[in-house]
Amino acid sequence: MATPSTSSTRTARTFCRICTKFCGLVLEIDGGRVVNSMGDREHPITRGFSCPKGRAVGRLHDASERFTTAQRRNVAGNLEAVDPEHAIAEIAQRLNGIVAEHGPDSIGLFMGTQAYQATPTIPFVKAWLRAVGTHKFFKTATIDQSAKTVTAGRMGVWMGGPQRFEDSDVWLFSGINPLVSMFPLGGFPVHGGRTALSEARERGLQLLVIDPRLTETAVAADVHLQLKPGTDALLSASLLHVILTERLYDEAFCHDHVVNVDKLARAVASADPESVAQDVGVAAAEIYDVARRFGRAKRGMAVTGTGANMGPWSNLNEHLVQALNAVCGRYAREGDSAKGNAVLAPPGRPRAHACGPTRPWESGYQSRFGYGLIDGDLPTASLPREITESGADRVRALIVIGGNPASAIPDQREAVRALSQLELLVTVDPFPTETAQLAHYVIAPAMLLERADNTRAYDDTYIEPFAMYTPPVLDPPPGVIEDWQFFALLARAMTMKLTIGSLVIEPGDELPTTDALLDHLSRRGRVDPEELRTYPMGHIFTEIEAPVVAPADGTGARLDVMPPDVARELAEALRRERIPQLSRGDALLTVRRSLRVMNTFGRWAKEFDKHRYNPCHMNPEHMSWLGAEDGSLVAIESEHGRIHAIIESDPTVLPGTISMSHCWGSLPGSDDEPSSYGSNPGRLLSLVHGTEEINAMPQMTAVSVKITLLPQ
Ligand SMILES: Nc1nc2c(c(=O)[nH]1)N[C@H]1C(S)=C(S)[C@@H](COP(=O)(O)OP(=O)(O)OC[C@H]3O[C@@H](n4cnc5c(=O)[nH]c(N)nc54)[C@H](O)[C@@H]3O)O[C@H]1N2
Ligand SMILES: Nc1nc2c(c(=O)[nH]1)N[C@H]1C(S)=C(S)[C@@H](COP(=O)(O)OP(=O)(O)OC[C@H]3O[C@@H](n4cnc5c(=O)[nH]c(N)nc54)[C@H](O)[C@@H]3O)O[C@H]1N2
Ligand code: SF4
Ligand SMILES: [Mo]
Repeated sequence: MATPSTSSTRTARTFCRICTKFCGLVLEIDGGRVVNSMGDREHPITRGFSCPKGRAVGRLHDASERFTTAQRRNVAGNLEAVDPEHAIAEIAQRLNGIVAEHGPDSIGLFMGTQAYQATPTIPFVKAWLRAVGTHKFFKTATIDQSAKTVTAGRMGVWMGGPQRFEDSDVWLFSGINPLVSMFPLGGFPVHGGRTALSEARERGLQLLVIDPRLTETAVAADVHLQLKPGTDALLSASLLHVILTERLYDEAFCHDHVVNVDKLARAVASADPESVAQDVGVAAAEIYDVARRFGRAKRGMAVTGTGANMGPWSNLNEHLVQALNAVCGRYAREGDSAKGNAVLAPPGRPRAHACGPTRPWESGYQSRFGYGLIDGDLPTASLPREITESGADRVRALIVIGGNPASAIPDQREAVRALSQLELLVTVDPFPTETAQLAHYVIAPAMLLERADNTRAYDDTYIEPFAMYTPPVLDPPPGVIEDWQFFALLARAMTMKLTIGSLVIEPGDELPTTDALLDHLSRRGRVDPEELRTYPMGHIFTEIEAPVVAPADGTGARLDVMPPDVARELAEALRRERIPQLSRGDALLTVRRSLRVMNTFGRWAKEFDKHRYNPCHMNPEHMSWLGAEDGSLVAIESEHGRIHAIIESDPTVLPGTISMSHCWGSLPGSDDEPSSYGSNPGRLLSLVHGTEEINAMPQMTAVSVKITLLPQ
């Protein structure tokens, strides 16, 4: 064992599941409480790494605010403890009544980030939605990076998968900061962290970063384009302009697999670096430099995160960034090893051909607001209207799982107004979140250390064929249930059958154990679950090889880099429509992540008492124009709302912009004191003005704001 134990303490190994990095942890447990949590140095993948959230995981479990049993709102308006099965029986009765009177589409479900952090949750959520027969499914993706799904639908997808960071000679990160967010979707090997980045640079990888802030990632870059926020679409068009006019693209790949390259070239003809430089706020020479470095390299991709997917023209910008990859042919080709080692998930079958555009939102179900299904879900920005506007299928009841929509949905006032009108609001959450404060019922879930799990959910983010199983390492409080059990028990109480692959759970059936479910969900993987359970720190299954990209199947499908709707958006963006101008306000508000919290999760740990608010990061030069000092109180006002915040000096922030994290504050009206609750910049955003067409994605970064110093 890595740590000495006194007679009353025991040591347990597990992995953290607060974010997607899944760090190995060694815990010291005394009297059923975690008294120490640290990164497990013997963990073969994360090798001792942990962050402040993982080290505070014990505090999160025994925070005094935590719900340890279900709650029901009484006639006086207060939450009171209730047996979970009793609460579920009452909820089921209400839901069945609403379905009988108004049909299944009057029931909604909002799924937040923590639903992704336990392997069985999403399969049960989806099975329950199918059993109810509702289309009113909302995910955080449509207030996050669903531009990626929209782009896949409009351009098509390469079935061989992306190229791998580990064998590339260039990588372009736009609006993503994986050294803080640990966000793996950009292909960066997050488990390796800074070491992976410096090793890659030592072997010659050129790192290109597009970000208005000098981020932890940008510090390591060969070139950092510190653009004016919200001008990404212009910049991406300009990068394409250089690559297409200087013939730095892969003509042979385009001939075989891409259509409308000529239309794309004509569409970006006016986006030469000299013409966009001033709007984008970087020198033309820097744009040429980034385009040439990217285009001349042999392998490596352009990838985006929230910053590039939350500004104006987010769908267009994502399309243009993916067009860079498409015209340069930056995909795994026939004979290449594909990215991702499916160990517990079924192995992929990569093939060297494209699957053409599918545009799923154009066929099938359409909501009364004219939205189709993006990835089986409707845009979250339309959820408040689904509740407040009359209509036969108005959402009357909402189940929330692993999310906090009353804090996370842009235009928080409108979101809260809508959620308050529900006939029934149920949230499954360990904490008295803003959503819980509005809910009729709160179901208290078992938290991460109280659940068995394995690494299946993020199987394909490992470079090595790694998998780990953890048993529960703490006993759950008696009043909690696991998230999947909530849906299983709710289905039973509603007398519905749940179908998860070959597993069918009838209302009268005994529920499986979590271990049995984990085995079922990994049944098409390549390791024996029994064997996996024998490795306390997980195991690298070296005998499992990454799949090799097979030849094309001859269907001839192609990627479309310039469909008519993208061409129209591009023409509008090139006319400078919706491109933020600094002169319109005092500053542009930009998004960022904080290492201390995972969205709203983490605010409850005592470690954060010292710094329990959400600073407004500002460049010292900008502070001096404003006459502000560290700790100054300011009002931040947009066309849609006003918040108070505390200034923090930050030289990494571009002067003229401010950089703030999200999901702080409390309910509007109860939190005018930013030092005790923090400030929620979501109140400065609109759900209507400037949203994207297909996914109703709000503009969440590069928002024009006015900043006023308040009397101290
Ligand atoms: N202004 C602004 N708004 C934003 C963003 C932004 O950048 N700026 N970012 C957006 C993005 S990218 C996202 S993803 C959303 C986040 O939106 P949400 O997903 O709605 O927010 P979270 O705080 O991640 O919600 C997770 C909840 O799960 C709870 N939880 C913790 N453990 C468990 C568990 O084991 N079971 C269950 N059932 N619950 C648990 C936590 O207490 C917390 O309330 O916010 C969006 N909103
Ligand atoms: N510690 C921690 N980790 C998290 C989370 C958290 O809250 N805390 N949240 C999780 C969630 S839900 C998500 S979706 C991921 C997000 O993961 P990331 O997308 O990596 O999020 P950030 O670290 O905020 O990086 C976004 C970057 O975009 C930049 N940016 C802002 N505006 C613009 C712009 O207009 N253009 C460009 N090009 N860049 C811009 C910001 O300066 C910032 O560096 O992180 C996840 N991981
Ligand atoms: S929250 Fe921190 S410790 Fe936990 S998995 Fe993420 S990076 Fe690792
Ligand atoms: Mo997110």
